[in-house]
Amino acid sequence: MTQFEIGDGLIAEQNRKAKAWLDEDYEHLGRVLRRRGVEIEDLVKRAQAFRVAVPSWGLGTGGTRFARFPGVGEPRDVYEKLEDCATIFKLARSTPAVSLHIPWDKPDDAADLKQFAEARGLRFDAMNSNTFQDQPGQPRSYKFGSLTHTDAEVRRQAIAHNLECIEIGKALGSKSHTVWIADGGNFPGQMHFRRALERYLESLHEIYKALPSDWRIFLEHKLYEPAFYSTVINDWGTSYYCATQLGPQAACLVDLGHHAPNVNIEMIVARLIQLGKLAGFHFNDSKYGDDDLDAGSIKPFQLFLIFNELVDAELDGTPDFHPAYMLDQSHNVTDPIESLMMSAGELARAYVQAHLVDRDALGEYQQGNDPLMALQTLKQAFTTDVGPILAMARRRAGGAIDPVGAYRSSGYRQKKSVERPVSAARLGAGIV
Ligand code: AOS
Ligand code: ZN
Ligand code: ZN
Repeated sequence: MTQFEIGDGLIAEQNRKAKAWLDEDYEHLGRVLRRRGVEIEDLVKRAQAFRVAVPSWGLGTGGTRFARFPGVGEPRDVYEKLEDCATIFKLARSTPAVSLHIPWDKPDDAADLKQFAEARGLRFDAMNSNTFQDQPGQPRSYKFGSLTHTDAEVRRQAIAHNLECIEIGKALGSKSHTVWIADGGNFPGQMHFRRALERYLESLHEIYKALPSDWRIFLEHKLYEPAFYSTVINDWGTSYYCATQLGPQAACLVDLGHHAPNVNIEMIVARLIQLGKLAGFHFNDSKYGDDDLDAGSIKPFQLFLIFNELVDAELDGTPDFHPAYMLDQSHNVTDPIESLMMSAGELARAYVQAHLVDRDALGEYQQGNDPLMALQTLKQAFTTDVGPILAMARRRAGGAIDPVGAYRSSGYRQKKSVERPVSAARLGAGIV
């Protein structure tokens, strides 16, 4: 059966309707920016160059520990996930890469999957291992940890799984591997803090040795959850220490939901840049914990401030500065395709706004100790509606001026609900 795809004709038709207003808004914004000495075309180029990877696990409807309310037409396997990624890429244009998760996306035939992706203009970003749940038939349990488990056999199994992820990634053309472990304790005394960290490093050294020379390994820390008292890789300091112990191919991945409340994440980003160990991001937003809400939905100013640090480093010509941008979200009540398109747009918005910061003026206000005007300089960039720049970048790249509008009018999800009948086995709680 041929699978439904959104055609270029539909996008062109939708764009035709929105073009006149976009041109008007774009022209006006161009004039406003010129007054500030900024050329709008330069910002369109920046927006067109912006890239963020989509997480395969974000394409199905997510769930909480209480329930999952599946949407219609959800992808049932990795091929259908790639179809949805292709749809996002077609409309939003900034998302040509997909981050896979093993074993959820383990391909029977990696070459075939690679070809399927390439035919849709997609490639594979970082691989992700999973030692936070047991798989059917797995000899040892991860209930009390994986790479840091007290039992060497469990550690060996978890290491072997990570090596398998790298092997699959090699066949798919990936160039990086992300390790997030759920290891930790729920009770004081349960775990020997120092020994657990030693075991982590021992395990990671084994994985590091298997990395191809042009790969990077990303260490993802997390304050708490699923362990609620202590986590082995709990903060950026621990992550930084481990990355330096491992070597130049290891660096620290910042997931925006993995910090203590009110922590200054943009400052952590600046520190990691300065120390040469910023691997990249799992973008999302959070109100209370690792909520995995849509990027920019709760704290857009924080997102802007993070991009302000990134753009500052980019413009400074920081050596070897190429952070990997990935989304890591769970869409419980929205259509995942819509959320991912919107989130990719929110990241591009923050990125372009950060490019609007008058850095000479900011430097002078910092030097002259003028906090009010320093903030004002940032705020001027943050409050500029760069929407027309983002829409123009999408249109010129063949995407949709209004991705969600075009997506809805295509009837994609309804058509997928016919192509992908719901399976009763997928109603349980938890993430997909
Ligand atoms: C878990 O909290 C981490 O954010 C992981 O990066 C990610 O959500 C997971 O690997 C996907 O299952
Ligand atoms: Zn993450
Ligand atoms: Zn997380």
